[in-house]
Amino acid sequence: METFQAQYDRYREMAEAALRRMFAQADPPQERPWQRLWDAMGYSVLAGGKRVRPVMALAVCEALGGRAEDALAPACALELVHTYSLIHDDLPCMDDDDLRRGRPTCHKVYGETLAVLAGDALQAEAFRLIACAPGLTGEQRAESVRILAEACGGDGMVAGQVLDVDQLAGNAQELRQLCALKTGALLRAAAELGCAAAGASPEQRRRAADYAEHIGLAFQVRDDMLDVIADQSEFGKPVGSDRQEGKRTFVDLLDLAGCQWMVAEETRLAREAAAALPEGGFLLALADALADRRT
Ligand code: GRG
Repeated sequence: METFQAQYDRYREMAEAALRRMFAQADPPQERPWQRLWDAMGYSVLAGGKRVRPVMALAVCEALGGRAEDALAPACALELVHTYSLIHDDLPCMDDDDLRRGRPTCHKVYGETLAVLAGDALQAEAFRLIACAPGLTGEQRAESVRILAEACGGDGMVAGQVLDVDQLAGNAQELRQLCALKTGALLRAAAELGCAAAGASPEQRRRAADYAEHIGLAFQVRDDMLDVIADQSEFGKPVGSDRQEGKRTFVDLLDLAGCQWMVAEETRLAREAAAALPEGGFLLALADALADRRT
């Protein structure tokens, strides 16, 4: 039987390989006077990262009896959108960070203008991937485009970023909403895209979305904790930056012990939702692994 780690690595490698293919030079090399743009995009996309969103999309698809290959294009699309959000979030006009995934941020290497444009292009390329996804019907592609657009658009991830940069979340309820949008929306989209590729029933979709929403909360609370307790060389981005930027986080509201409790509770609720899925074993283990993550 495949262990949790082997299954995680299988999904991650599927996504990595597809992403590498996307940025590999054509043979003979394509004449692109704008090649530096693609270099900037590839620099950030191929910089590592846990690939949690693609892994979740592929895992949900398989858990519901679908073929992981059919969810591969949407899974990679999630990683492109996620990477665009990291590039833009690191810009001087936002968090102004120098380090991401253990290396200098995109704008530090390619300059601010190209970093903005690399993010813009990655978002568009994500939708291209879904629109051309092999293995999906026209109807599934259209549904998947809607899922991703809702998750990353003006009432999704970007809305969460506005709440964050404008410091509009003061109490626990407002912070939960911020987190549901900024972090949770894309994780929920991962589950929904997996469901769409598998042709899941409405009940399965509800459970999978529930699972991902609880994972999203636990993931962000853990991230806030890591900003206080992580080892920077392992974490791959600056530790203590939330406090330095004057951000209100779950650690301010609940302290570390309260955060630990909240991560455990949201993980329990996520597990409860996944337990009702046909082959949810990997998703249960994924919830546990993310609750204890160190990066
Ligand atoms: C639209 C500009 C813009 C931003 C959207 C996603 C986001 C908001 C900002 C990125 C910064 C951040 C801390 C977001 C919260 C979600 C989160 C914990 C992201 C980090 O994701 P991981 O841990 O990163 O999956 P890796 O590097 O492993 O992919």
